[in-house]
Amino acid sequence: FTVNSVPTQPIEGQKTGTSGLRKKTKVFMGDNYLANWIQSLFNALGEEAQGKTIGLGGDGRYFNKEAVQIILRLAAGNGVSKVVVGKDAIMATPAMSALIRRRGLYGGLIMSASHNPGGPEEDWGIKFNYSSGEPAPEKITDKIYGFTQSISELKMADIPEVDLSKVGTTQFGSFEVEVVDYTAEYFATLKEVFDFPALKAFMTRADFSFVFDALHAVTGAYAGPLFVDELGAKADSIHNGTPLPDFGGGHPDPNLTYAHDLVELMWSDKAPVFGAASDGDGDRNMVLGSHFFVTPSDSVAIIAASAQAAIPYFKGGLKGVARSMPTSGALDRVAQKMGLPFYETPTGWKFFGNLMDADQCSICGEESFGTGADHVREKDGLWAVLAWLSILAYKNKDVPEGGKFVSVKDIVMDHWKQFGRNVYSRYDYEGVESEAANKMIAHLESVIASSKKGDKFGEYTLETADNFAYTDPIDGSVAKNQGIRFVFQDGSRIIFRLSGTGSAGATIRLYIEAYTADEAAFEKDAQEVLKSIIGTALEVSKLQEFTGRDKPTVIT
Ligand code: VG1
Ligand code: CO
Repeated sequence: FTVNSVPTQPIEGQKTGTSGLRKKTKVFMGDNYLANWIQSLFNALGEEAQGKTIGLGGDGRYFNKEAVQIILRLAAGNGVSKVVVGKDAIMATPAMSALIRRRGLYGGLIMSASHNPGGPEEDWGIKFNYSSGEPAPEKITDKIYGFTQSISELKMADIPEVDLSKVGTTQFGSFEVEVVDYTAEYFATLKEVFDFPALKAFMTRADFSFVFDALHAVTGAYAGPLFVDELGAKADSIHNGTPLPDFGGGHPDPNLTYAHDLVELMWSDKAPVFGAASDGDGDRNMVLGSHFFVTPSDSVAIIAASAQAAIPYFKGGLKGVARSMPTSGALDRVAQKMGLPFYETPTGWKFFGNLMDADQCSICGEESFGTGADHVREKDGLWAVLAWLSILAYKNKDVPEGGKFVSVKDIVMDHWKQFGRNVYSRYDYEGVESEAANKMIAHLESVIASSKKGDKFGEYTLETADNFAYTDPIDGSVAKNQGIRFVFQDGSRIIFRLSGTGSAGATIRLYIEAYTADEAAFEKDAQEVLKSIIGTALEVSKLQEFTGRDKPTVIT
């Protein structure tokens, strides 16, 4: 094939956010928008990517079918020797991480805007993962951004459109495309972590029932093969299991607001024992029991506490645990009790990778429905579901069918009795005007500057207030301005951050946490327990004054 030099010009604003580049789909479909970013990626990687093999796939959203062909032509044009593509251009984010690791790929591209809705009027996105399967670190993404500002040429190979509907290899001169079964490497990795026969025996118990809602996103392509074919779940336990380009018009975000059908079912009198959902690209998870919601912050703490006993992969014990800064302190308490190394990182999975590569961290999580482990370098929705099923199986191993089944709620209540409860909630104010959001953050900076230990904030006494900064203990890199936090003397916290995954305007995230060891508070609704501290947070930030919003768009 020949490589054509196509002239192009820099396009403003191609800066990677918390997780990849996300924009409105129409923006990505504009002249050279995607091609410019991909070419800039290859420019940033330089010699290093020459002759290498990379992975490619996505969450099935609108525009992926066209995008995959553009990326293949640029990969060939830039000297990549082979691309391993998921059949029909499908590949969940954790599956890509597993693929990179198992096949020793140089890296991988994921076409997804994750939990953002899809379709011609919604969002599109692209992420690059590096050699150990981790989201590209900032030193790479900054370099890509640099090249997007000076780009003048696209190197496009004139190869024909590649048929991605059949598994197999096609050769185009020195360039090769291998279409693969997108479940193969991923399931092989999951089988190394979990005891599949034991899970199957548990899932087919008469007193267990299960629903998984794929929200018409990528895990629809995995859920049937995994839960039904491998683990014996009933076929009708998979809901919204067909990936659709617009996710059926929904928001593929597994939380109490956007996974409403599942939530309704779990609070009905037909509620199964266990319910779960995942997001657009399969890295997030929501775990529910009958009439019960497990907060992601509790989920990672409970998984960490039970992993050694319940999951074969962890039978030698955990190397350490980590959570993002806004995630509740529930995991801290587990780490302390178990004597485990513990790390607090900025928001975004890319900060966990170094810790895992250095064998410092086995399990980690974020409050934003992200939970995972060092079997891959991404958060992993299906892994989290299997982790919970393993814990349920373990807790019920001596309970005969028809005996007193240990439920999801029982497990959480037991955990709180042992460790106390970090009552937690997040308020999102989506689609706020950027200027208003920035002004509010500037105001909070000035509050921090003028406050000191011992100051009263409503009922709370200040311990520290700062804008979170992180020094990576492995490579010494520093990430600043990672969120405004007020930490009070009883361990309660108020945190403010601006989202880095939106495609228009600003999203303000307010995270609120209060600790209690009072068992009477365990049955209470989080909103009730947090009422006073939320009031304090709104007062301190003057959020309503700056944004005009009197209530959040999403509460989780
Ligand atoms: C959000 C979450 C963050 C998560 C990121 C990517 O980022 O808060 O915890 O890692 O999304 O998740 P932000 O900057 O909008 O708060 V995914 O599933 O969208 O790749
Ligand atoms: Co995601």
